Amino acid sequence: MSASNLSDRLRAAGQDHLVDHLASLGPAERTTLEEGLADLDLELVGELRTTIAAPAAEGERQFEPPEVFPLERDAEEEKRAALARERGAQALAAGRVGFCLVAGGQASRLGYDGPKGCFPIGPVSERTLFDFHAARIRAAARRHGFRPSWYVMTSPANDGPTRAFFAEHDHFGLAPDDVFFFAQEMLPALDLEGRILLSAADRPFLAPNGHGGTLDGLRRSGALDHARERGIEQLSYFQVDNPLAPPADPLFVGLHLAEGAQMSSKVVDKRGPGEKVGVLGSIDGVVGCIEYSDLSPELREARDAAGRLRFRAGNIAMHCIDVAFVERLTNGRLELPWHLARKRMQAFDPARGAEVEVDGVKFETFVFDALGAAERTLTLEVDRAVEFSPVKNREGDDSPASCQADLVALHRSWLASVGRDANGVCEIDPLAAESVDELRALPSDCFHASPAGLLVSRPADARS
Ligand code: UD2
Repeated sequence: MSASNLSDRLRAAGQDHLVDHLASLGPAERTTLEEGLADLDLELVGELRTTIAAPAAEGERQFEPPEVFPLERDAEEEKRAALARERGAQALAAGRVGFCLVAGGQASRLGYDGPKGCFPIGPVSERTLFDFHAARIRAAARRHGFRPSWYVMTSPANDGPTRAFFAEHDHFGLAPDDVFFFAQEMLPALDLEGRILLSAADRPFLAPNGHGGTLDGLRRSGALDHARERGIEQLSYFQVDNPLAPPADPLFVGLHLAEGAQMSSKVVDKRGPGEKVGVLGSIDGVVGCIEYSDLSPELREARDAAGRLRFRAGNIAMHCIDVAFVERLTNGRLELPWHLARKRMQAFDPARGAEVEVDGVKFETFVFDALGAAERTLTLEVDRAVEFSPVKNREGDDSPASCQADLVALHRSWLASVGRDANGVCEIDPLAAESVDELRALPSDCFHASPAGLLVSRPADARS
């Protein structure tokens, strides 16, 4: 693109300050910045600008608790669950389910310098989050007899280190061909007047476009075509921060299929009004999720007749998504609502030639907003102790310490069920057992006591 063409486009998008700034730069810096700006979708920037002053779309919407397939089931529901499990297991065995992990986040709350998936979390083994997810996918592939396809979303900031980490660790025992990486897109941050911020004299300030970018990224990267070629019809979606997430849950897949749903979700009972999870519900009659930061204090605290939180269907960010639905949504520009994060940011001020603190806005879309475009959805309530313990904060709730304590408590309860005393730290390798029944079937050479604790793993699964 010629420089004057770029200037015209910048002016049309209300970015005159960058035209002036470009003119003030030396040739090397100017070229770098021109290249960075030419990569941006300036028409989209023009659209984002208009959202900054727009009033929030909250307010008068009618929000009701969702219809949930419950954890405590009556005989009829139990029958439905048994049939669904069978159907889900068949779909898994036939290789019709692929796995989609979102790992593009910046791990800023955890304060971890590197892709969050590289964080060691195994209470005894110290295996990383990526290793946990890989082991669970391998365990499911072995149990049901399918070839796994794992789509891993990174961001431009952590894509290289993530791929390198997988390569260094032999893809955690998966075939490299079965792991498909793709990076989400970045969007420029704007100031409150809608001007593109800079992170340096020659670089726009870019931030990941949110996990709604997964849908678009799947298409752009060719992952959808790859999935189609492999006969995959559904994607099991989960987050990197939760080692308890079961990637291949026959019940969830089966219920989703039986419902004829395009997108389904798992929920847990919120621990209390302050827990930082979105809540699922019906928004003006359509299933959706209200993010914790957007839920009004009245709704957050509201109780039902039994004294339970009225809006307690906590979103644990596990979805089953129909591939055809993603194709439909991404045919043309993906239309998900913009969520604006208004923050103080360190940005380069061209007028002063130095970094300053400014009020800025980052733009994201959220994958759960796609629920509103689904004709049918299913919401499954699951047991938090078995499926949800994310690593988000440095300490306290949802920290490495709380996650390890939850892993140990779960595995200790399984060990107790098979008559094994595990008072100290313990951990069960997903490749050895993911249920009490599988644990019971293990020979005694799988139980390894060490000063770090009791590790249950099969010698045959050890990787060099
Ligand atoms: C998310 C959900 C929240 C609840 C909670 C459960 C949002 C906005 N909220 O809260 O409702 O379900 O999870 O644990 O998602 N990610 C990307 N690219 C991005 C941003 C995030 O890949 O641009 C990934 C990130 O790596 C992580 C996941 O998405 O795996 C969630 O991101 P988060 O930790 O920022 O979300 P959180 O905890 O605010």
